[in-house]
Amino acid sequence: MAQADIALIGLAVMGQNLILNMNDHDFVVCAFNRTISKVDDFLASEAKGTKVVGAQSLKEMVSELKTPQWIILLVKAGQAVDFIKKLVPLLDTGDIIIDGGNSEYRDTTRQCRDLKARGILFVGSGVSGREEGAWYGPSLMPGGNKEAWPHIKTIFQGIAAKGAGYFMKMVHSRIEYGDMQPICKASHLMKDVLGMAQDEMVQAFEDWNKTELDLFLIEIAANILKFQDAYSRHLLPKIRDSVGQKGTGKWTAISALEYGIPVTLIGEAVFARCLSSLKNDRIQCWPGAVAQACNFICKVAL
Ligand code: NBP
Repeated sequence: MAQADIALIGLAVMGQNLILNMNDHDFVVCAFNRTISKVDDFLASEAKGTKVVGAQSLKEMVSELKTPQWIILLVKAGQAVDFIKKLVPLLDTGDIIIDGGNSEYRDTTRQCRDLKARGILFVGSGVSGREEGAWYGPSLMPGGNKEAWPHIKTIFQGIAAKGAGYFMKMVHSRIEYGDMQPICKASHLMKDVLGMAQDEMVQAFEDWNKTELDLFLIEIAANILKFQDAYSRHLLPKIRDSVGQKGTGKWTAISALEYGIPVTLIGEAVFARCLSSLKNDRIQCWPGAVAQACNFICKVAL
């Protein structure tokens, strides 16, 4: 008889710990994995003595589930798509697939649209907090088909991190300051110390973006430097060399001082922003213009 509240596919460290988290919150989970032997291993070790059940095939997994059927995929980033294809013929209208495996957001939008047409509710959910977070309280960021939320809300709110939402958000948001400041400094050094032309700077950022610095902010820094106005002139030199902050950077630095945690990068980034506003009419502050442009694009894009 169907007994499980939800199934989870992907028994690496994140999946196993998220299952144990759900089990701790009294949900019955059916575990499944591409390499089937890992199901038995998990049931015989980490999940021993819990309410977790296992399945030897997708068909068996689905038969273990109460209706509507809810399935979380927590497999290697980008690999969920194969399982989704295999799952769809086994599901009914109103069933829910949750992809927690760092998929590319455009894939999520596409899946959401395609599966909606087949009556299946798709959710793409960021899962953050590493293996410890997965067990004791991850940060969950669900998006996708809104109709799924009333169903999955109890599980999501049950297992997610609690109590420090705005503190987490404050620090998380301001890590971006720490990312932006080295980008601004690098562009300042290129321009004013190395005397590089703006097109050369674009090239440098684009080259970096093909390395381990394959980051959204590096990508947009290149695009910002490249951007030209209607008269084919670079726009960046026309942006005021000054950037402010709305308070979360300052609060993060103050909290760091209070707790004695050296988050110097964020502190310095806040000071650099203060300097750019204070001294704007007296000194050239190219980093301010780059940060200003990054801020604007982040607001539009995120
Ligand atoms: P991994 O990212 O190492 O993925 C391992 C899992 O993916 C195994 O269950 C494996 O099955 C399965 N898998 C692979 Br590999 N290729 C597959 C394919 N082609 N089709 C189906 N399944 C496939 O595990 P993880 O570190 O636990 O992370 C799981 C997800 O959570 C990832 O998307 C990751 O980006 C995300 N995440 C991880 C962390 C973290 O701290 N590790 C934090 C936040 C988010 P197998 O056993 O048969 O090989």
